[in-house]
Amino acid sequence: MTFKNILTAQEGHVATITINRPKQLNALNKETIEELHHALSAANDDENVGVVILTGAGEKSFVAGADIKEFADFSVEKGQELSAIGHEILFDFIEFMNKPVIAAINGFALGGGLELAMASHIRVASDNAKLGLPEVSLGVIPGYGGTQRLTQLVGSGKAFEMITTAGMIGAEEAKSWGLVNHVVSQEELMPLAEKIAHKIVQNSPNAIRAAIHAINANHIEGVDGFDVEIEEFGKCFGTPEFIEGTTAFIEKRKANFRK
Ligand code: CO8
Repeated sequence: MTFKNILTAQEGHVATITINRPKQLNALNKETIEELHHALSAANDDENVGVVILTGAGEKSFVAGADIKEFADFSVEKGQELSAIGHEILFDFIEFMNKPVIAAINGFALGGGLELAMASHIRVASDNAKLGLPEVSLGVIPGYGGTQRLTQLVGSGKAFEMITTAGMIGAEEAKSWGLVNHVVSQEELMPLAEKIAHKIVQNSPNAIRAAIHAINANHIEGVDGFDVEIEEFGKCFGTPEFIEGTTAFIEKRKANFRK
């Protein structure tokens, strides 16, 4: 499939998807959301991909939000529909993928852009990054999971402040909030994301899938995350990857999970 708004690349087991609308600060229009779904879905199904890095083209912006020009004249019904579809095909889709997604935040991560980063499993940022959920300044609220994921990540006190002030914070402050894991210069950002990705792909793909499932169970209503952990833990014992991992340890060699 050819894409108009994103670039895809793969090196070894690491897939990189770059949102490529730099003139619009990589704002997420409907077509870009659909293309991201296709690319992520393909990566999720591809055994050769162990991790995905998501980033934005250019040096100014990761993603400056949903495309305001596209939803400016929406009705109540269309607004709800766009939000629901976005949750399903992109934001929830990423969270429940069977391999980790690393957001490499290389500039503005605003509105739907910060929501995209928060749906990802790991966030790293360049020191020029600015993060915020400015939706209330436009007369709407975050509609791609921001009210929930920001609260889970930083607690309700900080979430209330960020969302109701529509303010932006810098990368270092985001790190002190626990919203991003690492802050580096722009030149160091992709090498850092790749370094994390390369560590991940050394490990058992099945165990990583199981770990994502168990960690996500922490905040699913009506689900006991400890039960999910126990079940996923037990299931690992029946996998060839468990045999390889433990055998490699005993034989004092590096495990090879991707034969
Ligand atoms: N949507 C559409 N176009 C955008 C967006 C956006 N979110 N952000 C920037 N652009 C465009 C600008 O319109 C401009 O285009 P043009 O040159 O054609 O006029 C171009 O990108 C460059 O932007 P600026 O000239 O504004 O660049 P500045 O450096 O002066 O400012 C800012 C950078 C501060 C990032 C500024 O562009 C800005 O405030 N952008 C909007 C940020 C924002 O409010 N984001 C949240 C959007 S709402 C949202 O994400 C809701 C998510 C949930 C939706 C649920 C479905 C209904």
